[in-house]
Amino acid sequence: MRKKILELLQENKSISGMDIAGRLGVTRSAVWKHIKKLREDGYQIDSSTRLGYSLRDKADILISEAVTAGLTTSILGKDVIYYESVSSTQNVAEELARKGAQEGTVVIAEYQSEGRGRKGRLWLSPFRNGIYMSIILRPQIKPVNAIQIPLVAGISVAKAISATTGLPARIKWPNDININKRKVAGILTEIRCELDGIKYIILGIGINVNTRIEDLQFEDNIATSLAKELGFSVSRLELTQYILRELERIYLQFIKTGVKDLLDDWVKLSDTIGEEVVISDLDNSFTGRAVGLDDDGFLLVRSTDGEIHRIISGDVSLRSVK
Ligand code: BT5
Repeated sequence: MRKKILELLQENKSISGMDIAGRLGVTRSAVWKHIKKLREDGYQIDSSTRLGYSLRDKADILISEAVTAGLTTSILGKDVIYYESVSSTQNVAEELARKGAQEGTVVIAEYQSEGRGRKGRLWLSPFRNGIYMSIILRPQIKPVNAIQIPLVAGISVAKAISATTGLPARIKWPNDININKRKVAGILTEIRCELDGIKYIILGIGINVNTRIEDLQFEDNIATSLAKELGFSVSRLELTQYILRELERIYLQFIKTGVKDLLDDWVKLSDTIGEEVVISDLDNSFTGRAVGLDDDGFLLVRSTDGEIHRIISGDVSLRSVK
């Protein structure tokens, strides 16, 4: 019901309580209760006796109808499924993918109670200020090439952020998007393979858009948000649509010609190449300089003894030497 009320508020400049009640077949007092709850959740809804209710900041609602309106993609976002609150959009998308949801289906939520990063790490997802979405992909590529999807996603998200905000978004290998060395977005690629190939990939994207830094408290906090960097808030809707368009363009290019054509773009946007880094896995750690990507998209790191190591994202963590 609240979603339907939100949709009516989104579609109309203003709408009376009676009108909403009539259209949804509920009482005016039920409408009033839902409006009260929406306000408690942070939606700014004005009311006037003459005009009725109107939603301020319409551009910042991510309901399916808003995201799909005017979206010029041919695959990504044909189906957008919106939730106010989920455990993780990855879980919801995974469930849908298992049941056969089509490629390009997007699950988007205002809040995640168990948003996740890699290796069981947590992704903080404060209510209604960020973008938390998971996209179902079904690429016809060799399973080994699926590890290149984070590069595709990183380029798309970095370019979309820069284009919509003018901020210098950079990619920290493999899956962070930084602004001025602070993490503003993270990308999570979960792959389901079977013997005959890739079944689906769930590509998760989390972005701190209008998030307050106080809401991003975790150890070694190096997070930022777009609003924090800009000093004013940003339309999540515009950014979401931009990402879907950019991701589709780059993803289709990747499917057609492979990762090779994307490597230059990635290097140009990289926050990692040229940096001194520490590479570590469970047993080992060494210091070196990130010198480039190889043809398959592996990171090349030259250790102090001059040896070049090919680094694959799943196995290691990387931190810059201060
Ligand atoms: C990531 O993992 O950066 C991938 C994050 C992917 C989140 C999206 S949201 C939609 C979809 N649904 C999900 O459940 N997940 C995806 P990783 O590289 O492992 O980074 C995790 C680390 O980033 C944490 O251990 C924290 O240090 C830090 N962190 C947590 N929340 C953050 C936030 N909101 N902003 C910046 N850094 C954060």
